[in-house]
Amino acid sequence: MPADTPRPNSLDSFWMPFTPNRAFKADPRMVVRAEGMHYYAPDGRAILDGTAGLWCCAAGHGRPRIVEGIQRAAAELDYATNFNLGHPAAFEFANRLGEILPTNLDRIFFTNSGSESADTALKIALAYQKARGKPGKYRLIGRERGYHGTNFGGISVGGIVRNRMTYGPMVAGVDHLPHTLDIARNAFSRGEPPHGAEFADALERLVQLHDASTIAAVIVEPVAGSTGVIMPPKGYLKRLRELCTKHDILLIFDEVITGFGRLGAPFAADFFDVKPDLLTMAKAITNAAVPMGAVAASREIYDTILANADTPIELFHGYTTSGHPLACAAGLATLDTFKEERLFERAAELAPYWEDAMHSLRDAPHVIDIRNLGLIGGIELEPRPGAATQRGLEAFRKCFDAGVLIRVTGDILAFSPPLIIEKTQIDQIADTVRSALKQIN
Ligand code: PXG
Repeated sequence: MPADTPRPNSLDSFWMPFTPNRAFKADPRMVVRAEGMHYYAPDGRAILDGTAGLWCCAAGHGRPRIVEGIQRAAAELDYATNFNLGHPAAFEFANRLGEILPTNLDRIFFTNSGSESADTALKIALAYQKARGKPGKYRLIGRERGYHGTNFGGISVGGIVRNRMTYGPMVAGVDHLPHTLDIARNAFSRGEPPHGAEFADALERLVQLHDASTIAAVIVEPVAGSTGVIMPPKGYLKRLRELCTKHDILLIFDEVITGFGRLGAPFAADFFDVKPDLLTMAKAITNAAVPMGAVAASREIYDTILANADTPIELFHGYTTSGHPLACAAGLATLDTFKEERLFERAAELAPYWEDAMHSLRDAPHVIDIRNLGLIGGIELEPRPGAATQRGLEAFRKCFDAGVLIRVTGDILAFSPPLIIEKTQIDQIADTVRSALKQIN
């Protein structure tokens, strides 16, 4: 075949992200269409979406308002830079986000992904400390098992070993809190686990080690998703907030997966009644119909950086497609959909049913822990001796073949369905997982 002949069916060229490329390409799983709660395979088979894509499609798939919003925007204004120019949708969307974000967290910086949001928030934290005359406060504190995307800032404060070990020394001046998973004390907790608020006290030790005058910010996921669904112990986030305030350290919540109703409140900050200084978003911000991320900063941070700038541009940071017209249109239509269908309230109403369904799997084979909060679930399997991650992978495949999409990370099954899910579909997920676990050894 001549080199320039198109090869539409070849899977060779696409280097797939976070995927075992060789295994996938030997045995591919494809979807070609999505609507409501379902993906559709090339043969027309419906697959129930137990993961909202990847914590993304909170309003379900193919929502007409969002589709129309994007179509209209594409025809009207395909692109305009927001560097020194503006277009109305970006201002409108920032205002609308400000209305649903916790009070005063209403200065919005647009990015294109969760990774960019994490790095943007870290940079804003450093810029703020410098602007208020404390440039010595430069350290960034993350957490073991934390996930803040894949850019250098995010992997530096992140705590997933495989995402870090290959990439050299990374950003300097970073330290980590311990993670909060404690299966020995908290296995099968319903909702927030009772034990472990004291994990937050590790910040006191880091302050003793480094001195608060060198620490700019702490960044955590209120609920850790990627690492395998770890819920914050009761009182942990409040304690972390108190310690940050006590030591004049900014608190950043990475709400890329918890934002937009996942816990049955607009944001995890609302759910836990803990207010961060900076809050990152992505994924469901546009129902993931167009890539977008954002950082919400407090007015204090925004005002301080603007007031103390010694150049006309106050923050030397931004992306060519920050606040892209199509993303803003998708975001506006997504917020309308959330509101019209009361999806955040719906998630709160469904959460007890979801909790019962998840915990009904307690006696299924291999299960060593079940964790839930809002419309999030995590089922941890005992690793097969000598073959960690195999059980997880096999469970994923069995569920997919039986028509349910779940997420697997190692031997942990993760669930985050669209907020439009019906009770019968929750039952279908639980039944399918039970049957899959019975089939694997
Ligand atoms: N922060 C958090 C808390 C995330 O969960 C990101 C940042 C990065 O977002 P982008 O848009 O750059 O990918 C994420 C991403 C999983 C899974 O299996 C979760 C994510 C990504 C991949 C897999 O739970 N979240």
